Amino acid sequence: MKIERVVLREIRLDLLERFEISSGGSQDRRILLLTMEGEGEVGWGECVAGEDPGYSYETTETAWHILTEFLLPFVVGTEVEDPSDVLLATPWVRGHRMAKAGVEMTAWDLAAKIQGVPLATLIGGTRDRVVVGVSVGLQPTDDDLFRKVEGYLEEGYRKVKIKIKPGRDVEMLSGLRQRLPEAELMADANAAYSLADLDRLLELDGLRLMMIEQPLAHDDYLDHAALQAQMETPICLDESIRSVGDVALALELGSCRIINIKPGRVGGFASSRAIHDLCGTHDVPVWCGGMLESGIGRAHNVALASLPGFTLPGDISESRRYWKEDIVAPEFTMKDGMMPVPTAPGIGVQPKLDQIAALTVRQETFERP
Ligand code: OSB
Ligand code: MG
Repeated sequence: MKIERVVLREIRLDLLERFEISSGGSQDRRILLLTMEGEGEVGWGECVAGEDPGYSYETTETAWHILTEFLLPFVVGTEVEDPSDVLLATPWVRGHRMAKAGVEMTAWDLAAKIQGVPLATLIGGTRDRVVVGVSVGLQPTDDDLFRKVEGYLEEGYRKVKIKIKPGRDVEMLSGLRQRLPEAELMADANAAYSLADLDRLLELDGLRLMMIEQPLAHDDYLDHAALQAQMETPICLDESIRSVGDVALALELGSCRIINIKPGRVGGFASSRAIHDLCGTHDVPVWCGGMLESGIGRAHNVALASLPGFTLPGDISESRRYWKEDIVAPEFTMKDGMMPVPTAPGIGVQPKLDQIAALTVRQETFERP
């Protein structure tokens, strides 16, 4: 397909409530959206970089810089056979996988629309609905947390992920476990601990958590392996996994037993599929994480979660869990803890153009006549 025109936009979209993790918080999201035009169709995508460099070194601002200066000028005008080849024009750009993923995933939506097939089908999805969970940020009190979690379980979410940090961990979670003995709970530390906290981390073992996500530093595979060797609860890596190579390293060392795949973090769908396939050969379950995406990024995540190895509930919640009004129609909803995979071509939901235009704070167009 020929890529004739690419538009990069930054929109502001306010979360209904502040989302707090160990490294900081987020409320007024600065989201980058991309459109890619070719052969009479328009592909849509989203870059998942956050406002601050707490989760990753990439931010909305660095992604804007990399996209406008080093990626999009070279992508536009190219002819690509396969969407995963869309960045072959700039193979020398190191890192910045969130910026790259935004481009790659937009190209996949364009390709799916040109072929008239759902994005999920094009990337190898096999399910018509995906099991979903919800991620709950740090709350002011344990009572607030309990009420939130209880509400989400009543809505039908199949897994509730709870953010923890030193001082808000063992006591908080054991209290919650006592009040919700049967709930499918997990914890996410966003790299807030070190092996100096070993005793505290091992206390989590009695709480029947499905897993603990990223307890230690983003770049510390050895310490995660040392922790996993002593811990019964499976460790799931998030920040540590940027590529299939990172997964190979983590599995070889025994750093984790579960992988969180966020396509926007690992460079896109080709990389996600490679991770999915490698985990499959090791019997390692995977699930699709989230980055507080708008309906555009959510659509990409739902498509990925329809691949066969995604056996655990994703951090893919209903539109109304995040936004007063999502930017796609129809909004994402679930039934019995399952979210349907859209069946229309591409991402299968319609971006609401007027609303997106009203939310846009800057925009740059790349064109080749
Ligand atoms: O660690 O999974 C994480 C959001 C922003 C940054 C990091 C994380 C998260 C979430 C949100 O947990 C998941 C979602 O999109 O619902
Ligand atoms: Mg995480």
